[in-house]
This record gives sequence, structure tokens and C-alpha cells, in this order.
Amino acid sequence: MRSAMFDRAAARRGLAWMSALLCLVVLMPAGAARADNPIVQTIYTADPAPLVHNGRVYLYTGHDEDGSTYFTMREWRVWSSADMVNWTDHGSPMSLATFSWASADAWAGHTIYRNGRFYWYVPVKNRATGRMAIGVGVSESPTGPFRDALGRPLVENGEIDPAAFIDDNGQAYLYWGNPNLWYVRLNADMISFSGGPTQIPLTTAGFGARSGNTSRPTLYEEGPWVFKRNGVYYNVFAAECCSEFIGYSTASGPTGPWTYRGTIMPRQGGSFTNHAGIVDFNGGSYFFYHNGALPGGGGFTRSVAVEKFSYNADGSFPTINMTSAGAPQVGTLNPYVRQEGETIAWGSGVETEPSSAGGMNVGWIENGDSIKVKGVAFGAGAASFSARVASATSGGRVEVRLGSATGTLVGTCTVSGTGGWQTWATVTCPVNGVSGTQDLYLRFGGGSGYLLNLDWWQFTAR
Ligand code: FUB
Repeated sequence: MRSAMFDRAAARRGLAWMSALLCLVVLMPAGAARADNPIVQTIYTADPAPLVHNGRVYLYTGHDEDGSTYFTMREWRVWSSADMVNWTDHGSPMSLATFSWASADAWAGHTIYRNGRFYWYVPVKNRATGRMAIGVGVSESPTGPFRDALGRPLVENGEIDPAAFIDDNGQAYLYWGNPNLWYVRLNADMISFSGGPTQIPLTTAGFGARSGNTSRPTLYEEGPWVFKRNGVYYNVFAAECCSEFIGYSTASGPTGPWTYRGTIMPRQGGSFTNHAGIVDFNGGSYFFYHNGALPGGGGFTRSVAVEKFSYNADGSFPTINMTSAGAPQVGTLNPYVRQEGETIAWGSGVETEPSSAGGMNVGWIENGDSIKVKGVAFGAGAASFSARVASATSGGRVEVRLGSATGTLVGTCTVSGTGGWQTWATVTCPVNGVSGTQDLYLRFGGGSGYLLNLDWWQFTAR
């Protein structure tokens, strides 16, 4: 297992840094701070579906396998953030194995909350029919684990990309489709529906005119995202493959008739698909999408990113372009409470895995790897740093740095071997000159090979 992961990590790092440099040169304005888009660096992610719940943004994504040359996707992943820049990895609480009837294609899903439960609608291939079908996972927690709510597809017509919406009157809808666009009225249990799947007419007035494709006369391609704002229903979708841009339509009701309103995000970013998810959080509006901006990235190795935006006064969308800077931080991060190692603004060289202590831990840490945690509020000053670590080798060191991975060194914790990669011990070291709000970098040092794993960290105040 370890050596397979070594190959994967080494290949990713070794082969891809040239394209990383190229990406950063193209996307970064001169003099900009370290990019924080894409928001996940440990794996390839796609098809973002954000959900705001109890003061956090939960982000549900697909997972493009390393080196994929098709939409090779076997599991879904969950991340969360309280500030839009530091994202906690919650691992994979739902996969193809969750659906005993599914054989492949863990593609673009959407999660919605109702009455104490989270419902995660996903397209997968039905082993029995060979067609794409929509399954639904359910959990009492936003981070799962999710179980198959039905033991069979909720609906199946060979089409993909479900998105749920609950109207103010409590009526829920499920939209999906490629090449067509469908909806059903979901019952209050969210796992059954009344009436049959209904096709939304794809008219050029509703979804724009596509040139040169008589079988698909409108711009609508896939990935609907339906929501209501100030009494207006919005349907944001991936348009006119390939490559796709993100367009949108509006209506005065949840089932239309729709009027095409134009482009939100133009074609850009090195992936021939794109997929939108939109939420309001803490007074701001956020647009999630995917591109091919990570090292080794492309159409089948995509990465999720986010931009903050403001609606125009008339409720229309502004043009939103992809950036490497991403969204600004909402508030700050408290270093005086336990923070998960896998809460990361930018990880260099590291990966994550399930921890024996619960949640995830950071692993595959080698000399020179680092983790950035953005906007850490040290206040009057920190006295010491503690980290929960494990090492099956002879360990290494955790350097506490400020401002950059090679920035001011304010403390160093030495880690010895603990006897196993999941045998956890706490190390503590003094820190000096740490106050105010800072970007914190944990930089790892030591010999060759894997040094240590990190489960959590915490500072004490002076
Ligand atoms: O990720 C697989 C497929 O690619 C999704 O279902 C589509 O939306 C496109 O992003």
C-alpha cells in the first residue's frame, strides 16, 4: 500500500512541476501572494456541490483518479470550511461500494439537508442495465458516512448530474440531465417522488442557441444547479461542450418557463468540462467550479476552485473569471484550539488518509513538504506548539514558520519514531515571536523517505 502510494505521490510531484510552474505563471498576477485556488491540492477533485450548514460550508466533490484518461471516478469526497480558505478534509464517506447495484462512474452529485438528514443524489452506472441512474445516499451527519437510502436507483433514464432544490413552500424538486433536462417532484421523504420524470423543454429562448449541432439546438449541456433568490428561480448549467462554459437561465417558477440570461464563467482553465455550485455564506456569494490547474491537471484530472462574487443590482450574474487567488478569508483561524492537520489552505507534497484516531491525518510527508494555514490569529502571542504525530521510521522535525514555507522560523518540534504510522504521540516545543494574524506554515524536515504523519496541532498562548 505504502509503496503504491509512494509511486503515486512521486509521479505526481516528479512529472508535474513543469506544468505547475506554467499554470502559476499564466494564472498569477505579478507579485501576488501564494495561490489558494484550487482549494484541494492532495487529490484531484471535480463537480463541486457546496452546502452551508450550521456556520460551515460543506463541499461535496467527485474524485478524479490520478493519471485518469476518462472520467474514472470511484468515490465522492467531503471537505468543509468556516472561512473559505482553510479546508478540512473529511475523506470519502460515500463510494460506488455504497450502492451495491452500481458498477462505475461516481459522477457529479448534489447534497441537500432536510429534517435532520443529508441527502446526496449521485449519478452512477447501474450494473444490471448498463445505463446511468440516479442513486441517493443518506446520512444524519454532513460528513457521513452515507448509506444507500433505497437499495436501488431513485430514477433511471440514462442521464446524469442530479441537483435538488426545496422551494419555500416545502416542495422539493430533483433536476438532472445530459443531453436532456428533467425534473421530478420529490416527496417530503426526499427518496420518492410523485408523478413521473418530466422533460423541461430545451428551447433556444430558454437555454440559448447552439450553432452547428442540430441534435442539440440549445446551449444546455449538463450539470444543472437550481436555486431561488429574491423570488427569481435560477438554473445555472454547463453549456455547449466542448469546452464548456457556465451559463444560466431564470424563471418565475421552479419548472420554468426558462429564459436564457447568458454566460457566467467563460471557457477557461484547461478542463473541457466545468461544473458550477453556488452558495451564500456569511453575507457573501460564492461560485464553485472546476478546472485543470493542479500539476498534471486536465480534462480528466480536475480540481475544484472558488471565487467570491456579487450579483448585479438587477439580480443578474457578473462575469466570473477563474483566479489562482481564490476567495478572501472570512474571519481568522484560532490556533489555541485543536486544529486538524488536514485543515489546509495549501498543501505541498502531502496527502491524507483515514486516521486510527478518527477523521483524517496528513501523511506521505517528506523532507521539504509543507502545509499552509491561512490567517491564523495569534493575538498577543503564542508560547508553545504541540502536534499529534506518528512515525514508523525515525521521524523528523516540524518547523513552525510564518509568512511562507521558507519564512521566519519561530519554533521546531523534533519527532522520534513512534513505532507505527498510526501510533500517535504528542510533541511540544516553544515558539518565539509569534503574534498578530499570520499565515502559518508547518514545514517538515528530516532524512529521505517518509518522515511522519500529522493528526492535529494546537498552540498555547503566552
Ligand atoms: O465528472 C463526470 C462528469 O463530468 C460530470 O457528471 C459532468 O458534470 C462533467 O463534469
